[in-house]
Amino acid sequence: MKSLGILGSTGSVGTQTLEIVRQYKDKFKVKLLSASKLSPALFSQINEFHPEFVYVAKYDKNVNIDSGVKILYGEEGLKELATLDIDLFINGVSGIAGIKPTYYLLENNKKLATANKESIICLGEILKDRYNEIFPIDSEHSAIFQCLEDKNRKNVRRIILTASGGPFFNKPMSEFEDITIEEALNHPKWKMGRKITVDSATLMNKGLEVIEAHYLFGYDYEKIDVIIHPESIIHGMVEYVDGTILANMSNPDMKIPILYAMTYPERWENHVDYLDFTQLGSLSFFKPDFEKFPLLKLAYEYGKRESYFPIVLTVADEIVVNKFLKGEITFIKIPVLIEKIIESLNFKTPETIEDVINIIEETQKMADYITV
Ligand code: MN3
Repeated sequence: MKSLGILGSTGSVGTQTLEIVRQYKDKFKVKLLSASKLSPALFSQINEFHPEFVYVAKYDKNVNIDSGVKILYGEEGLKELATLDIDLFINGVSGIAGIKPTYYLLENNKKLATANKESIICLGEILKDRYNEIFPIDSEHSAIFQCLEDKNRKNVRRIILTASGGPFFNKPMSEFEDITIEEALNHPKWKMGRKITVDSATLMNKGLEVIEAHYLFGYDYEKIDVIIHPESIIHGMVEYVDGTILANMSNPDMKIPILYAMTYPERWENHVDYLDFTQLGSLSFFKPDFEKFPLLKLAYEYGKRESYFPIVLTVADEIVVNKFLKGEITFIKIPVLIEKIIESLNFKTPETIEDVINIIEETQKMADYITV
């Protein structure tokens, strides 16, 4: 029996992880559930999975909960969470909030599978040497992880991340002005949370994934390529110097990388639609359009500048996407405002977690004053 700690349990990755637990009740025991607050969704998970521990960022002590469950909360609770005796932690937290959990878990040498790319990026500068201990759940990075041969890590010519292209791949740029929130949230291939879905529409998600891949696998940006692949059947590829390309393929379903993280190095049966090549017809590939999707280009540029730039880019994106989701700015202003925020800030290269948190908080504070 493998014990699990699921962070972000009410989110997209969390609920899919719990679906797998339901399928393998005799193999996995949920020991910890965690979400931002004690929502009805979290309550029903507690009633179903009976964890020993529940962590919430904010806890109202007047809320009654089953006495068999220990509630952890706030900063101290997060530190305690990271010391719990649990076989595998899964970080499915959305956005910046996922950073501290990843940090504390690595500090305590815990086994960690993470779908939270923000933490990998923002902690990259201070923790990248320890990233070989992280198991990636992000589908592209799980794909690369599976295609990378240990003996041939030096013989990689390039790694290729695929992108579906998002909902606006075929939309002419002249119509970008009129893009609505609903349209941006209508992803053609993947069902995900709101923030990451907007990131997929701007291709910022792929930009963040380029930086994530750089820190996770240690390759220079020149060796990390992005291609648009609307069918989303190939999730990632590794090209070796002899010309061989290994590709990871499946129908797009997050339960595949999640289950693999849970069972590695074994492969178990999954409740997914298995791929039928004869039904696929053809697979297509395109160059990304940097003019239509400037955030992908910006991500390469700021990624290469290293230091604090990837952090500020990540934070600025989260702030600006929230503004878009609240109707405060239009879709085409997203990249403009992100660039403006980054260019108006200046920090020294982070060396500690305190430095990273400081950069995040200062960026969040300053971003309120910057407008387009
Ligand atoms: Mn991805």
